[in-house]
Amino acid sequence: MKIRSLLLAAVAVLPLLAACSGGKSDKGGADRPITLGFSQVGAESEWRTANTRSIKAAAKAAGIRLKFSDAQQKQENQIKALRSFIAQRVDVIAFSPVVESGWETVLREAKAAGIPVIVTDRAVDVTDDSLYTTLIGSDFVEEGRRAARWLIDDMKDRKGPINIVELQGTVGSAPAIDRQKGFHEVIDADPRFKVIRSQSGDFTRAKGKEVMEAFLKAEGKNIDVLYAHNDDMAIGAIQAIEEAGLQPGKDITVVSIDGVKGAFQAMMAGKLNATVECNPLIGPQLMDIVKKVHAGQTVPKRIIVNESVFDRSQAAAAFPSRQY
Ligand code: GYE
Repeated sequence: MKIRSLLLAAVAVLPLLAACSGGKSDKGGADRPITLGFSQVGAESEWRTANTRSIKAAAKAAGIRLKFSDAQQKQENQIKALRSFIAQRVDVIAFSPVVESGWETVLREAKAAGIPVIVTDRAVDVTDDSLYTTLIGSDFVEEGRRAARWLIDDMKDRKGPINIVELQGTVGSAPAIDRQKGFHEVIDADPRFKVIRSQSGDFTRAKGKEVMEAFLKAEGKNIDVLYAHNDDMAIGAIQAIEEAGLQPGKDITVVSIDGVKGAFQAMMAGKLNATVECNPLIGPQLMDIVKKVHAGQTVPKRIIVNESVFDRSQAAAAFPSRQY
């Protein structure tokens, strides 16, 4: 009698168990491809388009079904995309957050739905760390420090004051906040340097040019250095400098971040002095992490990409092997 009721209870519970595990039994299995929802920032720079290409190609190579959404640099679009991934019950969500703050609510929704979230490239600012699995991307503070160290070294024989104008990235974004922080940390220790103007150029060429025009108008020949948070803004600004009748790379020293092909070309033309590398080719690494996370394995909370600095003397030799 006892055994019979036990059996009955087990039979009654079976379908429930099956429903709960819903797909979990084939986690990482070959029978069903993993679906990854990826929300991209936009297409604002050469870096970003290389990043998108890398992610699309790597998903294909890894047999991961990718739902890709472009937010056109707007957080509201990204939140919508994340909500739609949750509604579609994708297996894993990854996103590169346009700005750091404002993610708690939607990340809590993903957590409640049991969908793991991987943050790529840019960091989020959340009080609860458990809202994302891992952050895979560069150390932007270090990139800012590297730009400043390069500058101090390049100008070691020069007397002060040395006036810097700064083109910041997107307001509130991790790379803009951190690249400013790291740069100041190092440059402020050398009293010759002074940042006389600092404004956002939103990581684009067009905005970089526009803001540089305003800097030139306000400061005239006072500007010794341009520090741009990415190459695209520097390239836009170089055009503005030339249009103002000055020589970029000579009258104004230009240092930026990313290391895209356009920057190497500008260095070879003598117009850009140095670029700090920021590697966008994180697709393969991301797909690896997606598989691990989907299979329930633990991954490190922070995965940092390796990168270096290039100046004009190294540009021609390095250019042929640049992949972005
Ligand atoms: O440096 C810039 C892009 O988040 C690291 O975003 C990325 C930055 C990159 O628009 O070019």
